[in-house]
Amino acid sequence: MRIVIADPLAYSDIFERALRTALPSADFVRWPDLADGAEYDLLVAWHLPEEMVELPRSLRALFCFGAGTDQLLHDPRVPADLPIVRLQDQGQAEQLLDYAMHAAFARLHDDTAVRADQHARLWRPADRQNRTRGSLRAAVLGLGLLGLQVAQGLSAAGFPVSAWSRTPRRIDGVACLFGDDGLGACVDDADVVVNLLPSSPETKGILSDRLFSRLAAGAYVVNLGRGDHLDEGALHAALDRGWLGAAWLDVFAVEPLPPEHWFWRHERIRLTPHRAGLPTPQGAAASIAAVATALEQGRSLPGTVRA
Ligand code: OXD
Repeated sequence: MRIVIADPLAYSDIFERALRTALPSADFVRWPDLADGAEYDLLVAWHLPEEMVELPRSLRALFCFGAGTDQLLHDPRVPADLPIVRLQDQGQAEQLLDYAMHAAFARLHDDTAVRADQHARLWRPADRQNRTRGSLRAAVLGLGLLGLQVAQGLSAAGFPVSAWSRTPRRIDGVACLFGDDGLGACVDDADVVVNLLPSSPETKGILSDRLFSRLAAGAYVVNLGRGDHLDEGALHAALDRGWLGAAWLDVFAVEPLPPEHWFWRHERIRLTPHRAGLPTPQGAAASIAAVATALEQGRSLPGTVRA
């Protein structure tokens, strides 16, 4: 099995060790050090490098080194018949849970308002009388591997959680809603909404004025999905009129986020440069190994997005 690694996040000794341990018999090569005429079975990349004019013809699958595959599905260099699989990394899911948990606690303790008051040297009593975890409603959009971890983790921490998915799901301790009709009920009166949906024509702009208006006053919106889920104009208006307490954004329609974008300067926005949940060496190595082994054995590939 010959595997091309084309993602700078995996160019480290620790990643390399994890990969060699998980797949001792495989050959790994870092892009662009491909040998002339050599055949490669699996390409690991999140975005294809710009200089990669075409993919090695021998490839049997493309492994997305991230949870969201839209950037590969829409890349004209990826042949339409090349199977695409996605990373399934529990360690990445745990980081996203931590991020969502951080936002939930920040909302519980009115973090944005506290920081603004401190800046203004204002001694102001708390807005929220009840600050138990059970008083803060969280809504999670998307119940893939990552959304599931976030919904279950928030629920285990004591927050009442509702979650929304395309198709019906049952999760202990989580109020699961689905389909077009379920979305409003999922977010009604939520204090924190965490988006982990995949990007698709159906989910584009889902973080909209309509959705914001159903949240509780002062709610925090946490976008961990894709930039195109967010209606930026609607967010600006909802923040400025004080309806939303804050937005925690990790993903953007254009990345890197241009320096002139208003997000950088808005006091109610907390922004991270798409690093809320990174692939972990052990989790990613195990996920790549599972795909490589399935390829070798002619089985269906775990994490298949396009067969
Ligand atoms: C993603 C990721 O796909 O960070 O956005 O994994």
